Amino acid sequence: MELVLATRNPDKIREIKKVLGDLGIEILTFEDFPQFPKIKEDGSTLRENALLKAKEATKFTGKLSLADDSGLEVEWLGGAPGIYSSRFAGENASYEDNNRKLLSLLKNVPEPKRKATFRCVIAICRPVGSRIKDKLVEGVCQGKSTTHPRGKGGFGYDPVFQPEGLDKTFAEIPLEEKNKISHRARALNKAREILQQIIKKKNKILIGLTGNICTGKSTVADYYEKWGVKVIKADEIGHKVLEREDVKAALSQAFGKEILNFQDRILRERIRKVAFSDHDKLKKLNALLHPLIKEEIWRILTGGNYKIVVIEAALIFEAGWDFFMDKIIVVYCSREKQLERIKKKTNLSFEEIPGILRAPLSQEEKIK
Ligand code: ITT
Repeated sequence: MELVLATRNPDKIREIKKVLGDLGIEILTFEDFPQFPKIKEDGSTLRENALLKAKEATKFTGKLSLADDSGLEVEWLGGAPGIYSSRFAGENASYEDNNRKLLSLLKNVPEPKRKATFRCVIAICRPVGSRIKDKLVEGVCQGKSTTHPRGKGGFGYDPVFQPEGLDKTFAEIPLEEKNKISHRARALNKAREILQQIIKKKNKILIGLTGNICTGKSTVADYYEKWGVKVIKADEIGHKVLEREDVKAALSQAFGKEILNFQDRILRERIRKVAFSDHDKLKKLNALLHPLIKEEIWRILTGGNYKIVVIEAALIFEAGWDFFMDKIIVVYCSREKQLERIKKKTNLSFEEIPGILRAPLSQEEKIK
């Protein structure tokens, strides 16, 4: 597998290669593509700029791409230089020019007010047919600006940035040390997980089958199963996850012992009631269960020799899984039909139904 780094900054390339080098993917840069266009970074946030760069790279090369947009945000300067970090002192400013400008703006500012944050946003884009799917991750490193540049290592603002908990600047520590705590390393570690999943997915075609509660997903899933296609049902996996002792312990701690019955088994019905009546609790429940369900789905997915796999899950978009899908099918039906089915299938009262219908993404948004 190949990954194109959509950056022209050799210092970034060095850091990225060091963190992702052992993934077993071939890392390409603009040097492998002589005609690689110069990308205009005219977004208004790091996220927009990172996405812009990765998208352009994928469009140009037709390959999986990764772009990093990063910057230093100084509290005293209202978050500047931020997205203007590389051109803080002017269009073709050198690292030294930028550092000089920063230190002069912070002249006589006392230490407690020199708080600074390094932020790195990484965008990964993958081509799927004629479309480009994207995913964004972020990493931050808190610290402060020094009064003088210190150290010869690193690049950019490294000589004037001292991370929290260290008495040295980024330029005074080896790259291996910087790569344990830096904004880029933190974002790259999240990116690494995503890349690992793409590697595991290989040439399998993943079809996401989604839709809100009681719209008819399972009926569609059953068709695929009948046709001999491997179907993974997130709901079934969720039920199995709920049987795990560690999960039960975590849930009773988060939601109270009353969700376990006298046999100490989770009562799904009760969990559903608790979760759908309270948005914060639902969020907490999802944060606990989603990673475990995802892990199990990937285990099954990569375990067999399947060419096509259908993943039936209500929250494909909400959980950000759409990035990995090659096709997504949204099952929907009329609101009346949905209500009728919810009433029949669950024991919820009419007062509880609005909660369950308040899905994070509406049916219309999913279809769109
Ligand atoms: P590309 O757009 O080609 O990736 P760039 O250098 O223009 O390269 P950015 O727009 O993301 O990249 O600007 C980031 C600037 O922020 C960079 O030039 C440095 O001055 C600074 N910076 C980012 N990460 C840094 C780090 O780890 N250490 C020091 N300075 C950093």
